Amino acid sequence: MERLGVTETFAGISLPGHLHTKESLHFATTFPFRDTDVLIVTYPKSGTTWMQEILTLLFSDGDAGPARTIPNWERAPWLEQTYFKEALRDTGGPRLITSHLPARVLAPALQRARPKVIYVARNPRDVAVSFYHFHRLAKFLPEPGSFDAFLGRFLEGSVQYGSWFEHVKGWLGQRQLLDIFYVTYEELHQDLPGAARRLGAFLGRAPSPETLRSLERHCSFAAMRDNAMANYSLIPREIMDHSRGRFMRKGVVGDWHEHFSPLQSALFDRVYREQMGGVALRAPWHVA
Ligand code: PPS
Repeated sequence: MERLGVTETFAGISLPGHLHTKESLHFATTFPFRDTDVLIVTYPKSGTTWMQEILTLLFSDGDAGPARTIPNWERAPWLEQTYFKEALRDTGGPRLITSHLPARVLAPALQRARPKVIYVARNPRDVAVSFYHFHRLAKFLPEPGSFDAFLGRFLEGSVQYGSWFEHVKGWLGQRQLLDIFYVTYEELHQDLPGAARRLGAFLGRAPSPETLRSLERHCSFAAMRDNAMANYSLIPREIMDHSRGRFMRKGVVGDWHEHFSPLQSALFDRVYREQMGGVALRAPWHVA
C-alpha cells in the first residue's frame, strides 16, 4: 500500500504520509473557501465521524439515504488529504468539509471567506485512550508501544497530528475572528437532539421534530457501529487491521478510568494545568 510507512512533516507536526503529501497540505492552506462552506474541525478521536453523521442527517432533513449509501469520507472529505480535490462535490449547496489541521495553518484561508466552522472537543484523557487503540489498527500510524509510552508522547505533543493542547487553544483563539460553533463530545452524549437543535440554529436550518427523531436514531453509537458507510469496515485490512480492534470501539464518556493508573492521572493533570491554565474553555471534564 502506498506510503503506508511514510511520515509527512508539515508546520512542525507529523502526519501520516499515506493520507497526506506536501502538495495536499499546501493545497489545504490555500483553499478558496466559500462563505457557504461548513467545516468540521477536530483533533483526531474527538467525535469527527459522529459530527459528519449528524450534519449529514441535518442537511438531508432526516433522510438516512445519504448516510446509508455514501461513505463518510466522501460526504465530508478531509481538506488536507490527497483525495480531497476529486472528492469535493460541487452541489451548489453547502459543502461539508472536515479537517484535523491546527488553526495557525488554516486560519488565514478561513478569515478570507468566513465559512461556518464547527469545532468538536473531547476530554483529552478519552482522546488519548481512543487514539492509542486506533494506532493499533491503523496501519498508517506507527505502532503505539505501551499505553504509558504513548501517553507520554501524547502529553508532549509529539504524536501524529501534534499537540491536543495546541489544537484546542489555537482554535479557541479564533473565536472572535471566525464563525465558530464549539461543542464537546460529552455534550453530544448528554443531549444529542439539543446539540442538533443548536447546530441547526447556527447553520440556519431549524430541524423539524421528525428530522431530530431520525437524526437521533441514525447517529446513535449502535446505528453507526453497524453502518458500513460510517464504521470504516470498507477500508481494506492492509490499511486498517480490523482484527486488532474496531473504529467504533466503545463510544463512551470516561473510558480513561479503565486505562489510567493513579500516577498517569496525576501526570496528566499536572500537564493539563500547565497547558490550559488561564484558558477560557467550557469543558465538562474535571481536572484535579
Ligand atoms: S477520527 O479517526 O479522528 O475520525 O476519529 P473520530 O471520529 O474523531 O473519533 C472516533 C471516536 O468517536 C466514537 N464515536 C462515537 N461515540 C458515541 N456515539 C457515536 N455515535 C459515535 N461515533 C463515533 C468512536 O467510537 C471513537 O471513540 P472510542 O472511545 O475509541 O470508542
